[in-house]
Amino acid sequence: MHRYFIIPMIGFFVIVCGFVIYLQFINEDWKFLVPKTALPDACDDNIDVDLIIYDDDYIKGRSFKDSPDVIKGNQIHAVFLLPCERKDRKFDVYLNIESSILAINHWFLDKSQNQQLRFDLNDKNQLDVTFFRVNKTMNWFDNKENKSNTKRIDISEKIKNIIVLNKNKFNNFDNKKFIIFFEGWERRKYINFDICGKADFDGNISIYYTFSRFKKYIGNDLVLKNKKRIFTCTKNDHLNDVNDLTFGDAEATILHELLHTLGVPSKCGKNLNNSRSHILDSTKDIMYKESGNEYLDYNNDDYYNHDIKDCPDLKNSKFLMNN
Ligand SMILES: [Ca+2]
Ligand SMILES: [Ca+2]
Ligand SMILES: [Zn+2]
Repeated sequence: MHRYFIIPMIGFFVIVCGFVIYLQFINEDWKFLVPKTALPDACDDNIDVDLIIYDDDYIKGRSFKDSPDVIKGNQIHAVFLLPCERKDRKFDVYLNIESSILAINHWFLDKSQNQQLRFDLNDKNQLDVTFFRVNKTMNWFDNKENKSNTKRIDISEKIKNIIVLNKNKFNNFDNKKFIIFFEGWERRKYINFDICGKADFDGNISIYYTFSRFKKYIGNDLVLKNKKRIFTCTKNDHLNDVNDLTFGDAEATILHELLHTLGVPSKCGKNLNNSRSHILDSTKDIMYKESGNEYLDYNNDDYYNHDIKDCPDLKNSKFLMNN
């Protein structure tokens, strides 16, 4: 082909690719081309943060506050949190959250041989999950209207504030750690992957994002209850259905974040990365920066059942129980 043909053609494709990349990753608001659906009346991004309940949210088996605690002392409490306009996928009443937590404890017992995490249970011996819907839109969480140069605060910070603001909905708030299943997403920081979980070292709130901004449909090869299309943050996985004890990407992410709140990895571990927040000795370790799913402290020299002198060990955590 003649170069006077090839050069303009290459130029044309570069422009088209540039435009597509711009729409996908830089200007995320291009969806204005699609007609907007009206927001529910209870959504108001300009007033104080408040919890709301729609008539449709009242369903059997759902709990809007922490049920009386059956086990005493330190425990981990689960919350299902929805922005005001998000569809209720009922992960609490369909027991998806409980099933994933059961899979996590099954894995933990298998790896530790004698321990499990202490989760808050209700009087039916089921996982106690609290349902919260907040009067804010996903746009508010994302702070998209903020056109000034002030730094947009992380969505995870807003979630944490909502939990703290509503601490009166919980029993023994100060003795609990929380895992929040948020029907939304974290702001994207990397071009090639979503942040599916967030937690602070030794903090009290961990978050698992159940949705993705770039809707990843993973339903094709899964047998889905009620034939619903499933969108999720994790690549090939979503929360488990009842009786499924698979420890997939979703469960690995949830456990990874929970362990951060339990002070993992120990700062005195032997194989830490520069920021001392993750381990480096095996990509299959749950505390590798992208959670692995095979080891709970590979070689036992960083955070679990190690013999490093005067160094905290997860096995002594009050949020674990011996079996
Ligand atoms: Ca409870
Ligand atoms: Ca290790
Ligand atoms: Zn991490």
